[in-house]
Parts: sequence; C-alpha cells; structure tokens
Amino acid sequence: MNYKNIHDRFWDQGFVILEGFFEDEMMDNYNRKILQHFEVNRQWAHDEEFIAKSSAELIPWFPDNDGDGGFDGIDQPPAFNRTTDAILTDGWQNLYCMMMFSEAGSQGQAWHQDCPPDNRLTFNLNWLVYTHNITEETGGAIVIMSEAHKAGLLPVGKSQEELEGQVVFQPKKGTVIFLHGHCFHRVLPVMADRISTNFRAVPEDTPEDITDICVYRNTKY
Ligand SMILES: O=C(O)CCC(=O)C(=O)O
Ligand SMILES: [Fe+2]
Repeated sequence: MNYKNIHDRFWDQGFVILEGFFEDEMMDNYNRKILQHFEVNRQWAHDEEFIAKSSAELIPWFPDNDGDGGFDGIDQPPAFNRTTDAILTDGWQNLYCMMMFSEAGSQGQAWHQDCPPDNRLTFNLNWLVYTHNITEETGGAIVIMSEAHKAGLLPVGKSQEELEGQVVFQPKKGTVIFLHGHCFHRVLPVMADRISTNFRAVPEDTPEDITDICVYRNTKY
C-alpha cells in the first residue's frame, strides 16, 4: 500500500477508491446480517416531505445504537486504520457506523454534502464499504464530483443532474471508498435492493454532531 499516494490522491480529488480491500467471505457474512435486519425493519424512517425535497430514498440502521455492533471486521484491521492515518494526519476519531438499505425501484440519493462546508477544516470522512456488487443491472452507482471538497457550498439545482467533472463508479464487493464529506456525491436510481455501509470518522476535536445537517441542492436537513 502506497500511503503517500493515497494521501495525495485523497486531498487532490476528495476521494480514494480501493478495490478488493475486504475479503468476499466477510462481505458475504455482513451482507447477510444487514439483510436480515432490514427484512424485519422495512418501514421508511424519513417522512414524505424529506424524501420529496432531498430525493434520498433509503432506510438507515445504526447498529451501535441497538447494541448490535458486530461489524468490527471492517473498522478494526490495521490496514484500514493505517489508511485513515495517512489521510487524517493530525489525528482522528470514529464517529458512528451506518448501514443503508434502498429498495429496488427507489430513486437513490440526490447530490449532497454530508455536512455544511462552512469551515474547510470541519468535515467528516466516510469509509463507504460495499458488501455486494453494484452493476449496470442493479443500478445504484455512486457519483462523485471530483475535487468538490474544495468548492464550498453545493450549488442549487436538480437533484440528479449530471455535472461536468463527475465520476460514476460501480463498486464491487469488498471495495472501500474514502470520501471527504464536503465532496458532492449522489447515488443513481436503484433497480435491485441495495445495501451500502458507511463508517464515519472525523479529524480530532471536530464536533460530534457534525453530520446532523446534510446539505442538499434545495434544502438542509
Ligand atoms: O450509499 C452510498 O453509496 C453513498 C452513501 C452516502 O452518501 C453516505 O453515506 O453519506
Ligand atoms: Fe453522503
């Protein structure tokens, strides 16, 4: 692993994609565990006004809140933490982890920033880990606006509009994307039930409620 290269790419583009970071067997086990949770918890967690305004159609699950962690295989390995050290060189801490489920036929997620970009030094880092393949057939590719972590506030506009400089990516099982929370990103419409997982971290001394407000093109929520 070339940590210097990871550091430089992250701070240049706002994200780094590492394929084959986690082994299939662990991903399969976690995928099964997450699906089991969502089989019995399919009610929409957001109200209709939120969905209409933000165009984010997903059900989140915060396993730590249920005392149902058990995803240590992802955020404990030395290589994972070492990569984060390489990106957040002045220290960092874990925030929380979140599992997301989008039903087949749902609209994905609109362009957003995970937290307001008022201060360039106050941001969250996403570790997006994919426990199954995202393909042309499943839909649900992630779209990231390269270098947008330097661009300030997401401009007002259409929730799923193509922007020049965007990168469309279909993560394979075992991929991790390290993504700066100020970097604009969205998820394309979903054709087959989709799971994604996000382990969030922040630079040392960042307020813990940093991700309470998410920035969409037409609203903050
Ligand atoms: O599900 C994804 O691929 C992206 C999720 C996302 O935007 C987030 O967790 O902040
Ligand atoms: Fe996000």
